[in-house]
Amino acid sequence: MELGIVQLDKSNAGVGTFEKSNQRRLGMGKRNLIVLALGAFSLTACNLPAFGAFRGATTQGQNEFHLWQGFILTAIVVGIVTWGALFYAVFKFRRCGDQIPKQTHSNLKWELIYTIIPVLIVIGLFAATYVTENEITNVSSHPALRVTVVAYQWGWKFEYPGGVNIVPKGANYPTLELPEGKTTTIKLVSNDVVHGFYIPEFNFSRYALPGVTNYFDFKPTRAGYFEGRCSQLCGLYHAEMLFHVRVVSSSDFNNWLTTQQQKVTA
Ligand SMILES: [Cu+2]
Repeated sequence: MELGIVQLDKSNAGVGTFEKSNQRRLGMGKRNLIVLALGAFSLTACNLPAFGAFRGATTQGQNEFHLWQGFILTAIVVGIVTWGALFYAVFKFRRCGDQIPKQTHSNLKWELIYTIIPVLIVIGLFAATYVTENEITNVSSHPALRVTVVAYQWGWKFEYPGGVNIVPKGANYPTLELPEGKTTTIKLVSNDVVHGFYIPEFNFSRYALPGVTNYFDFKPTRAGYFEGRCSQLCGLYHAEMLFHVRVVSSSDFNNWLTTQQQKVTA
């Protein structure tokens, strides 16, 4: 009998060891999967899709773009977890037998989890928005250039130092010239009604309000030619309130401005 008991104990111990090692192996598998997923995520972080937005042609626009990416990625993760839980319940407990979920009055652990995690997500999104918006609206005290943008029914005027005024000429829309890699502070005003100064590829729009002066900075990250438009319905020829933005190298910009200033004094 004793031998039998000892043998039984031994066999129990054997089962226990097998289960433990199996659990350990499962645990390792999950951990490896998480490490792999995190590694893949950090490797592809730079090449994440744009999710329909512009990547931003200014440092401010890129900040806005990264905030957008963060929001979309968060939404995707929340969506996967929520839809995953929903479909799990739908399929596992669908009515094709007598199987019903375990009936419990409450589950404190899960109630805490599904309360705390969403609150943390909202706090995280709020903090990211607060930091990013502060970066975007920050106005430099020593910009390389100051330009006044005047919105009016129905056009734009760009005022540069030295009395240089860029206005629509005939059928040609005006071009806002900016130096690449330098900070330009824009002073935005309106002469009449509410307009919207919008440059899609800069991920930026700001009201031009009568009686209100708005300041903001652009630091273009690449040379190029971009479209601009009025984003507020401001009257009959609102659709004609178009403009261009041309970002050129700093030296090309200085040459251009000098030429324009010479034209003024000539
Ligand atoms: Cu307008």
